[in-house]
Amino acid sequence: MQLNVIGQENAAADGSSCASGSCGSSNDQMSHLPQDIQDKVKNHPCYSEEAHHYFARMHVAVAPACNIQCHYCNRKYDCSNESRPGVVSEVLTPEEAVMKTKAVAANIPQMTVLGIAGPGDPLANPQRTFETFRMLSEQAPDIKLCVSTNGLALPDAVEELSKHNIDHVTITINCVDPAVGAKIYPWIYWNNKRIYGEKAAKILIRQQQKGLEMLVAKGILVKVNSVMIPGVNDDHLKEVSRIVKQKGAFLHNVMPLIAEAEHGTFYGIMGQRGPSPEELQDLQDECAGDMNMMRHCRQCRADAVGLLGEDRGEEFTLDKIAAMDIDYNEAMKKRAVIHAGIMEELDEKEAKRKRLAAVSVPAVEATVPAATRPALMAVATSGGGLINQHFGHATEFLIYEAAPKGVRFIGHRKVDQYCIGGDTCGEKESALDGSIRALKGCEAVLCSKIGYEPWSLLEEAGIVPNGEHAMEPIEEAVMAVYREMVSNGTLESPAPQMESASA
Ligand code: CLF
Ligand code: SF4
Repeated sequence: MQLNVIGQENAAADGSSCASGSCGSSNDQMSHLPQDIQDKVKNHPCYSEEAHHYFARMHVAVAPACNIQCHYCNRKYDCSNESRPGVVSEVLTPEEAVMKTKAVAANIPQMTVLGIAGPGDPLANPQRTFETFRMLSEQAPDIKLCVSTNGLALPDAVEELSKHNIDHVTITINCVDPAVGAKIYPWIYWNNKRIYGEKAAKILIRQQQKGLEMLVAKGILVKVNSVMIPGVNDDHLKEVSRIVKQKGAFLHNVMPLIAEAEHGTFYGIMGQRGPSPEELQDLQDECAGDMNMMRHCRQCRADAVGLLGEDRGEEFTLDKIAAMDIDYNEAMKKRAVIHAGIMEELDEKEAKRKRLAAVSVPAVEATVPAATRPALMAVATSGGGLINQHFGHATEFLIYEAAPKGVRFIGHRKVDQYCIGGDTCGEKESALDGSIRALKGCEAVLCSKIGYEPWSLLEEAGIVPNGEHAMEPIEEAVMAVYREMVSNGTLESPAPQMESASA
């Protein structure tokens, strides 16, 4: 396990928090990559953990059909490849999708990536998918194009994908063994026939692996998503990770199964549980030995808009877009200036990090004994890599682990926002309780501000609230709090247990 090292007091945050050898995109891990790969990754919020603090993505739901059945999916809902089940998407025509993309790009200049991820499988809807990509590459050439697929139709689509200048493809690969696959996929639709069981899984696996190899041969970056299903493929995913890495996948994203009876999925109805945050983290750590891991995935809806974890789709419904007056050429100029500003900031952070790295290890080890146990901390942020959100306004907290060797990002926990003002006081208590429950296992929560009531309740729950690092870079602040914990003796007691519920 490799950790980013944050320097001595007042050392700048490196921003490359995915330091566990996790996201293949932290700055440390990017610096050895060829320049063309770094260029493909540095402003993609999914391929770069650091970029996700600054750059946004959007999905257009142009692909309604699917050619396989996953036990975690109900077609009434968004594709679980890359979405959270539970809400039906508005399916768009390619023309509507292009209109929406340009409207979002003009209004959210930080949006750098357009993905097609459902609600079915994009490559099971090739005409709609490729027509959207074709129009966008002509009309909005400053937007990166990205696609996520189950892989069944991938080998036949690789040539077309490369024509549309698509640099990023995600394949959902849950197994490399047909016996495991038969427990996840009841059937596939193949050569105009429905095929069941292990025979179906064998074809799907063969197509996924072939598609992966073909994409890598074309120089297209491949991310592999895997859904962790306890008791079904959890142990097996280490083998999946090893094989896809060997074949040239850039990043592996192990996501927790989401299965609730009300989603109407096979797994939901039969009571198949998802992994606990601890189980997920352990598996990600085990896979990290073989593979760059993504840990900041938010399992986005097929029509998500905004920074990861944020959904601004409501601002861009078709009727609202129709009322917008957009000059895309002007928007592109504005976007270019904003992107250049962010990249400059990131380059400065990187340069500072490199300068500090040379001197920081002895400084850290001198102040934090190597045997000191790690501590988990929650962070409220609204982007930019800073502690810049009020505790009560957070809908999710980023979780960092601080240890003698540095700070690493390990995931996020969703919560219900409890402080929205107005008439919600009656619900306040339970939402606040929910937030505190979600933060179980954390020993501190860093935010820009926090009210008296949550402060007291957090303290009672053993989580130290901290508003002293408002507007500071996250990793630097986390390391500063960790040092305080070392000096006041907090870390001499055993670490609290993590939450056992699903993330
Ligand atoms: Fe979309 Fe997927 Fe492209 Fe990202 S999402 S198609 S690679 S632009 Fe990202 Fe969302 Fe996770 Fe997907 S956080 S679900 S990994
Ligand atoms: Fe559902 Fe996506 Fe699986 Fe198709 S590939 S069944 S849409 S989760």
